[in-house]
Amino acid sequence: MCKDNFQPADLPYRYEFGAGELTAIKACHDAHGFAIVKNMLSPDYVDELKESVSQVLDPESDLGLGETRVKHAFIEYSKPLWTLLENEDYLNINRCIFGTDALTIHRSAAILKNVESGPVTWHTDWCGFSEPPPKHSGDVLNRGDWPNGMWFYLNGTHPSRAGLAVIADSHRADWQPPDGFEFTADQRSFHRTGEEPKPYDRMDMPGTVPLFTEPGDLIIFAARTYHGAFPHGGDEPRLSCGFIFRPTQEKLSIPWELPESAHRFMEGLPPKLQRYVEDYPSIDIGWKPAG
Ligand SMILES: O=C(O)CCC(=O)C(=O)O
Ligand SMILES: [Fe+2]
Repeated sequence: MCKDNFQPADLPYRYEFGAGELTAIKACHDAHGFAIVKNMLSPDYVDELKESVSQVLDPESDLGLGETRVKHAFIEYSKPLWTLLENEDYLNINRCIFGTDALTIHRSAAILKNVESGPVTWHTDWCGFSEPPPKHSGDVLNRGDWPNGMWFYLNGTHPSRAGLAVIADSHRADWQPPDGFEFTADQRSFHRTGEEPKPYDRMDMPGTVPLFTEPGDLIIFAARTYHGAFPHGGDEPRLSCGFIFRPTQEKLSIPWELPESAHRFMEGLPPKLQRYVEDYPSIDIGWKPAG
């Protein structure tokens, strides 16, 4: 597909900001469910993170064409990502969005996506539509309304090469799919009315905002924002990573044992960063309730 066929959405508001525009970033996140912060990371740090994603996700350099790998709790395996815990721009954005500086690392991940990977179907990461008790790890961790996406796409993003897309305003509790679409049974995705009720995989939904970013830019999206990704038609693997906080005062009951990697991570952090692992949940991605 020709690169030039992709155009930024024509929205009546600005959604790209400089790192210092804290109030505007929070206002855009709160009003529209997403925001981009330009130029957060230096090129050298981007390279360091790319190296770390490659080392952790593809240590044998055997990523196949069309293959996508995800590493949950990536911060437990990536010392370079710890540097972000001392990045005042990143911290200030989080303090502003959350309205507190008492923050706990909540989730982290890295994704390595090779060329020829298919699209990521439209979905929300939020699991609050289903009633407790939780049935999987996402049900435990993804019920709050703190922003769930704080991603660095380290090659930048473009719709021609697996770029992320969001649906503006879809973070609102009363959001409904547009005419001609309806929710899937679990409300975590949608499909065209009259078509098979499986998560929609085309990026042509009314309200779709394809994101265009440079390496070093931060993509923020809200807890409930519906998002998906274009198929990867580029010529190099796409690397992304990040972590999100939750307010430390939001206590969670975590039903899994912390893995060894979580203990090593928490013990390895210097004393001045210990505040960010108070009640750190880590994740047991395969956790299921007993019985
Ligand atoms: O960029 C992608 O591959 C999709 C990421 C995603 O779904 C997420 O961040 O929750
Ligand atoms: Fe997602």
